[in-house]
Amino acid sequence: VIAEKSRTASADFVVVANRLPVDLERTADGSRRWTASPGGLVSALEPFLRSRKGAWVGWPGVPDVDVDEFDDDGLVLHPVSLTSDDVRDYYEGFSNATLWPLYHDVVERPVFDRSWWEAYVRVNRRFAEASAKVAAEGATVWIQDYQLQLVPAMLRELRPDLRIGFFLHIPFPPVELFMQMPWRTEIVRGLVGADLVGFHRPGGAQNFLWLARQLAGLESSRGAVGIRTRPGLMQVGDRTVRVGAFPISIDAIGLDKLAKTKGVAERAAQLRRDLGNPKKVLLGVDRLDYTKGIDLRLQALHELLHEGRVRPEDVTFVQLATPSRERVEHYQRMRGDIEQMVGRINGEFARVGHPVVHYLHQSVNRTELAAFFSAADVMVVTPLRDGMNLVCKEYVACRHDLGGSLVLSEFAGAAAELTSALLVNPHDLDGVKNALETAITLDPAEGRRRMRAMRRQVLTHDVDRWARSFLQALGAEPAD
Ligand code: GDG
Repeated sequence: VIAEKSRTASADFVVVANRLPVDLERTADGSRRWTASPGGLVSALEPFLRSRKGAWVGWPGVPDVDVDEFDDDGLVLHPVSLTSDDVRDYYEGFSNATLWPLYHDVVERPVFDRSWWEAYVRVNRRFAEASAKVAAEGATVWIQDYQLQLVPAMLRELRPDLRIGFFLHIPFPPVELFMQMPWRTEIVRGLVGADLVGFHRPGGAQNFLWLARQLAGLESSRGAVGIRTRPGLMQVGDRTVRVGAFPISIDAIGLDKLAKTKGVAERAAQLRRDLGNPKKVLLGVDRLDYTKGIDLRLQALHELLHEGRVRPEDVTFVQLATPSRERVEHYQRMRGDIEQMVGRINGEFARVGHPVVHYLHQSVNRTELAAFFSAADVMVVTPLRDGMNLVCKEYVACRHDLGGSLVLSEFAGAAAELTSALLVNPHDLDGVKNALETAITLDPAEGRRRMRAMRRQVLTHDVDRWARSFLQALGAEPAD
C-alpha cells in the first residue's frame, strides 16, 4: 500500500504512458489499494526515473476516480483521470479498435469513428496538460506508445523549453495502410512535436519519414535509417527532428538469474509431472489478442495430429492466454473462436486425464512464467504482426541449459535479432506445421547451437541498453 500525499513536483525526467506503473484496485470492502503492474516498460524505466528525480504521468487503470499525485518510494506518480466515456471512446475505441488493428496490418478491420477521434484528441490534451505541470524547466519528457501520439506536439506548444522523446511500441504500418486513417495528417503532426521519434524497426522509421514528407510537406533525409545509430532527420520549422530504430528488449540478466534458482527449476519439473511427463511440451504465452496468431498454431497442431505426424500421447500444448481488452468486440469474437478450437482438439485427441491442449485464460506471476519457459521443449510464437514480442526473448533468457527450441514468426520485430530461431511465415500453414514438426524432432546438438546464438544476442542487448540508446539519441544521457 502506498501512502497518498499531495505535493507539487517539478521533475527533470518524466515518463508519460497510458498506464501508471501501478494499478489502482478496488477491494471487496470498498477500499482502494495500489498493486504493482509488472512489465518490461516499467522495469526498464523505473531505475532511470528513480535516479533522476523522475515522475510518471498515466492513468491508474480504473475509470471515474480522482487520485492526487503521490510519491512511490522516490518516484512521483501523477494520475490522469479518465471517465467511463473516455475509456470507451479513447481507449477501447480509438486506441484499441482503430489504431491497434490499423497498425497491425489490418488483421481486423479498423473502425473509424469520429466521436472516438474527438475523445482521443481530448484525452491526449489532458495528458499533455498534466505533463506540462509536472516537468521542470528544460526537463526531458519521454512519451510512450500509440495511445498518445498527439501529446508530443500538444506538449511542445505548452512547453517549448522541454526535450521531448516519443517511442512507439507497436509496428508503424506500411504507408498504404496508414493512408486509410482519416486523421493521418493530424497524427503525423502530433508525432513530429517530439525531438526524437523512435520505432522498433528501421522499416517503421522509414515509413514515417515518407509519410511526413507526403502528408505534412516536411523536408527529410532519404538515406536508410540504421538501428540505434544513423537516425533519419526531418526539418520542422527551425527544429530538427530525429527519427530512429530502437529495438526494445528485456531484463535479460534478471530473468537468467531467476531461471537459475532452485525454486524455478523445481517448479518446472513439477509442471512437467503435472502434465503427465509428455515427451514434448509445447508452450504459447500471449495476451489473448488476435494479432498473436494463437488460432494458427492451434490449427497447425490439429492438422499434425490428424495426419498422424504428431502423436497425442507424445505432446502436450500449453497455452497461457492473459486476459486482455475484454470489452472490445474483436477480442470477444476471437476468444470464442480459440476456445472452440481448444475444445475441438481435446474432443478428438484427449484421453481421460490427458488433454492435449491445456488452455489457461489467466495471468501467472513472473516466477511461475519462468518455470513454464524452463519446462517447455518448444516455444511457439506465431504473431501475424508484432512490434517486437518480448515473450520469445524471455524464453531465450530462461534457457541457460541451452535446451528448448523456438518457433518464431517472421512478422515479429524480434525475428530480425533471433535469426537462429525456426522462422515461419504465419500465413503459410504448411510452413508452420513443418516448423513445429522440426522443432519437436530437433537434434539436441542443433538445438543447443541455435539457443547459444540466440542467448548471445538477448543477453548483450537488454532493455537497459535500449533505454540508454534512446535517451542518448535524444541528448538526455551522455554517450557511452
Ligand atoms: C507490446 C507490443 C512489444 C504475458 N502473460 C503474462 C505475462 N506476460 C508478459 C510477457 C511479456 C509481456 O507480458 C508481453 O509483451 P509482448 O512484447 O510479448 O507483447 P505486448 O503485450 O503486445 O506488447 C510488443 C511490447 O509492447 C514492448 O514494446 O514487444 O510487440 O505489442 O513481458 O512475459 N507476465 C506475467 N504473467 C502472465 O501471465 N507475469
